[in-house]
Amino acid sequence: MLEKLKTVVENALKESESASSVNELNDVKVKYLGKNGELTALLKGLKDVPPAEKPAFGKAVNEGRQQIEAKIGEKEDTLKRAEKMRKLIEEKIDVTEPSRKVKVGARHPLTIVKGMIMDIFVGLGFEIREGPEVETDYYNFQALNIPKDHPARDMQDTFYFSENLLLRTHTSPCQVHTMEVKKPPIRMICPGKVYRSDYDATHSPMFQQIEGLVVDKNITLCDLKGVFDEFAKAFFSPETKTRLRPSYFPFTEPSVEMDCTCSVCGGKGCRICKGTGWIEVLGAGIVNPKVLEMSGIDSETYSGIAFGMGVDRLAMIKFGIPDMRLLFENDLRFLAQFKD
Ligand code: 2U9
Repeated sequence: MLEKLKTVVENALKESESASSVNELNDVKVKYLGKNGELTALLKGLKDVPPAEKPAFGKAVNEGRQQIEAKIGEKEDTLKRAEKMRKLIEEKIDVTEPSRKVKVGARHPLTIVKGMIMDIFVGLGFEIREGPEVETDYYNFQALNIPKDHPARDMQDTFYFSENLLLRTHTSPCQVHTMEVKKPPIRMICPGKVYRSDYDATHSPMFQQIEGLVVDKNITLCDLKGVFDEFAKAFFSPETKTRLRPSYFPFTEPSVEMDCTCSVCGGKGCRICKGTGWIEVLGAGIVNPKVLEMSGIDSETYSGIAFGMGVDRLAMIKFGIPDMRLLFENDLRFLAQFKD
């Protein structure tokens, strides 16, 4: 039995020594020291050993076990250390290697221009108000003096959900909501998406507008001209000049178109301004008294000015973008040019 024990211990030590991984070492551990292991089997055979030899044999088995455990522990340490070294060498990072370029995004030109316009009006004391994109026929048309069958409804091809519910064709309903809940003085702009069934190089079915409204005592066309002048100088350049031309909108009376000198040629005439030296920037006018009255504002005491501009159109003028569809295609070669 002692001979057998000696062989088992020797084999266990040899196999532990030659194990090349922690897994292999575990197998050795199970093979000799496990529940059904070879050394455990010897211990179980203790009952067949003559009583006189039992103590010595038991002691020898225990010593053998300790020897194997010590060897396995030692080998485990060595293997783990070697594994750690291998990982350190294989996974080492060259901190001097140039890194991959991080792609930095850019703001969309419409976001840039919208921010510029809002900043200018906030600087002039206007507050920013927003409203819903789904509106009723009343707020989008009737409250703005565009009754059913009014020819102006044809000017704005509307997306209807039902006879009464539609996608707003302008942000004007937001001004109506404001007048219903707020007493003058009102000084507000409303930026937002509007929808019209239109699609070509200068029209998109969804576009962004910024409309403005001032209601107070003694508001006149002079205030409108003054606000527009300040805006044009801040948005384009301090040399910019402005002019008003007569126009027509059902919600303003009188109505005007406002032009400013072309920011590309400074008024001399070029491709952008089609040789005229002037660029049409926005529509505006004195708020039709009927519109004030419908929203509960006394038109004898108060008067108002209103204006509306397309953010997309202003972005096209500001950056010389020839086709509105470029603004919606999200081609990175186009968008990357507006990094600021
Ligand atoms: C209320 C009263 C009056 C808003 C106005 C315009 C003139 C105008 C167009 C510019 C280009 C729309 O984006 S566009 O197609 N807008 O010309 N908008 S006056 O007048 C209002 C609005 C609300 C209560």
